Amino acid sequence: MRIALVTGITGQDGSYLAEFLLAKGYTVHGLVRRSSTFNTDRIDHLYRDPHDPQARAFLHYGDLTDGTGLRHVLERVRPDEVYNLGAQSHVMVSFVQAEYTADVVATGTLRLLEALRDHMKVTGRQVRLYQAGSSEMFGASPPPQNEQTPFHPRSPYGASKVAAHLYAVNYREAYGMFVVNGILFNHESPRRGETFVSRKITRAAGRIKLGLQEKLYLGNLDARRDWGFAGDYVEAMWLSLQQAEPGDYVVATGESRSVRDFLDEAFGYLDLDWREHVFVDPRYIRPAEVDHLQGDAGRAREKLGWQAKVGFRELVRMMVDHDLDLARQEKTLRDAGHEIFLRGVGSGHG
Ligand code: NAP
Ligand code: F7E
Repeated sequence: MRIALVTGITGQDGSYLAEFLLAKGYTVHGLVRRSSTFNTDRIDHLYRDPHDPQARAFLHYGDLTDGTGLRHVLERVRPDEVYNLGAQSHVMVSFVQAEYTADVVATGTLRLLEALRDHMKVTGRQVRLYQAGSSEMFGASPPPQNEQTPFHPRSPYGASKVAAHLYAVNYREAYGMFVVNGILFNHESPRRGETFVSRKITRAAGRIKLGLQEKLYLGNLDARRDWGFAGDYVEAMWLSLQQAEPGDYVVATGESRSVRDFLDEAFGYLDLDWREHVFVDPRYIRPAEVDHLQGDAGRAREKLGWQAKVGFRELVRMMVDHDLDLARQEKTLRDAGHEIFLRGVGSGHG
């Protein structure tokens, strides 16, 4: 039975990846940050009491800012594959918390590489590492972007992902480690954090439809993104670690849409006109923007046999359906006299 360790298991991708690996028969260990409230909502359905002999998912406290802790987890888990998905992943927040973002995203990856290098040296074991890189590394480079496109990041987050990518390449070349860099374009799902634009829109559309909200404040509506479904992208992560040789892979749908297109699709699906509800608030305009991302995933298609299954319209509708359900639940509770406080929605940097 193969053993995987996933940093960022409580995030959107971590939850889909854990499901995927468990279905493949893996034992899955995840790193979780200690928090004063529970932060495991996305994976609660996968978790069983560790005393249960059937349990195959285990959680360990850890943090990418704590190298010693990472080493202890590696010693305890002895994984075959490590997926580094942990990150301060919000681009706008990275302008506000630049040093912290670099510490987690760039230096955190370096800590993990160092810990893994030592672990392999001491134990003689071979461990494969997946590094979750981002299309934000391309930033201002014009589309379509592929593995040869120069990096020109436009945020502390993008710059930190470039550093992590280059550390990974260096450890591959210097120490012969099996490290794969994914270059993942935007991918979304009903589990997407509520301050990313896709989910912010689908949450608002559902609530507006049911009269729970009137307005939605957004930033730059002209930005174009290549939006895919997170469930498809975790398969590409796994496939790229099963190859004979490590390499770098762009993971994308190849289609690019604007934020306006997203609004058209989400609100249109509910017979709403977004122009009556959406207002631009400068607080959501970034100090530097990434205007146009459109990935060329030809290499992943050729080498991994991977391509996105879920298209733009299906993705948006899946998210709207989910969020309309959430809004219905909220309305039922409100109508019964309960006071509801929404987490995240309308927060300062969303
Ligand atoms: P996400 O939902 O924001 O999840 C991030 C995960 O990282 C969470 O589990 C979070 O824990 C954890 N984390 C944050 N700070 C950490 C720290 N200091 N130490 C350890 N873990 C930490 O992100 P995602 O969308 O699943 O993305 C997964 C990875 O892919 C990230 O590295 C992201 O940068 C990258 N990526 C994502 C996309 C995309 O479109 N989704 C595209 C390209 C690359 P908490 O739950 O406790 O916050
Ligand atoms: O913004 C514009 C915003 O925050 C998309 C992360 O997963 O994908 C994600 O980063 C676009 C940008 O995602 C609002 O200016 C307009 O142009 O949903 P987002 P992102 O910045 O592309 C990459 C690949 C990652 O690696 C990251 O981890 O939408 N936009 N109005 C807005 N964005 C937000 N968040 N909120 C707004 O109100």
